[in-house]
Amino acid sequence: MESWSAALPHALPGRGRELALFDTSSGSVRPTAPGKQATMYVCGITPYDATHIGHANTYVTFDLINRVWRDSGHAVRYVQNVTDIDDPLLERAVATGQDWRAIADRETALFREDMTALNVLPPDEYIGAVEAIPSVASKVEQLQASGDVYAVDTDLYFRVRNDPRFGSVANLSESEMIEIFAERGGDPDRPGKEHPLDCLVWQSERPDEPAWDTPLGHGRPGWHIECAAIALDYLGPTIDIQGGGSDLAFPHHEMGASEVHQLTGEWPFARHFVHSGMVAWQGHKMSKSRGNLVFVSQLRHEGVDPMAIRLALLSHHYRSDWAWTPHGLEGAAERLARWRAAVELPYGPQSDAVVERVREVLADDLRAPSALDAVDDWVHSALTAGGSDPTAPTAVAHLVDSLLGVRLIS
Ligand code: 5CA
Ligand code: ZN
Repeated sequence: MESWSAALPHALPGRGRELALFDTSSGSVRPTAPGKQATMYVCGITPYDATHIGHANTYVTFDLINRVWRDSGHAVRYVQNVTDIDDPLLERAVATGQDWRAIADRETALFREDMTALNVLPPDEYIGAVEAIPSVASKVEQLQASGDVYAVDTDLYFRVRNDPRFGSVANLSESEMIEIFAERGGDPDRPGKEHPLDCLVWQSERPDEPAWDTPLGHGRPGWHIECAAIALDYLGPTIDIQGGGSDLAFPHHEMGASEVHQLTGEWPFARHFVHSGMVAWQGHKMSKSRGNLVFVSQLRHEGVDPMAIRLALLSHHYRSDWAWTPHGLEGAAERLARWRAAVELPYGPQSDAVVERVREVLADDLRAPSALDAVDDWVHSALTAGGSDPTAPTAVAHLVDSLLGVRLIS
């Protein structure tokens, strides 16, 4: 599937620090990316509605990681999926009388536009679930051959109990897992399952639903195996980061890691499982199913500068849950105007210290709010005391563009 494009970040003088990040599985902040090439798989959207601020927050988080890695000298290989076939898409198609493919194409195109506007670097591979169906089917066949898959009626399920590591991504108790599984697309109570947490890997054709012809029969993939298969195909059995919002830690990343483990024998699938916090609006987590959404495209059409949206997101640490407010966006727009005024000055205070500080705090589990404070300090001095360095304003603009992804000058 077509990705989107963005200008590569300016190379900054010197080299950034190695990034340490919180890993959900170990519950600790640890260094990332031991090799020259860093690999990252970020779960993409289910395109049945437009990109909302919660999505934007998640993709901007992983964009920061991409930028910090590049600044510290790593080549980055970044893969993202699009869940372009799944129940919510079919439900939306029935509810609105549209073709599910038309919805997926339209919302994916809008997502690309929103990501471009937010200056999010594109993945190297952007892969749809539909295009991954042959690969998913062959991996399910492999799991069948190893005894990791069984049939319930005409559907196929993964035996989580076969994997001794199952449970070690999200570290939840069995009762917590069962409760959350039911809330997030799982079916713990389906009769005929061997264990409530066994997850669907292949769903046979249902009346009036799309299905694909594969050696497993006519049907479509389960959700978790989709990402496991795409990540394996494009990145291999061990990657540096698998990422998404915190609602993906369980069951999605737990199940995917187990499936990869059973397929390859390798553990852990990701050296870091990285999860960003949830953004709320009107008192609840922003979600397509609840409908309490603020869309990126809507704000853009109202004339909001996407760089102000980006700054509003970056003013919260990526792991915290927070609530979107119009006031927060206004504050970000004011900050953006101040920063732009400062980098347009002919002279400014020396910039080495702010470059160093931004690198330091971002490398420490992406402390973006502290990075904004550091730039604020430089901007304040530039606008009040002034400075005598003619190269500093451009250097700070490049710093902010490269590492924070906020374009100050064109
Ligand atoms: N297609 C699957 C992943 S394979 C999926 O979860 N799609 S999604 O469209 O529902 O979500 C896309 C990403 O946005 C996920 O990482 C999810 O965790 C994140 N996300 C969804 N809602 C919010 C929210 N309110 N705040 C922050 N992130 C969110
Ligand atoms: Zn996924």
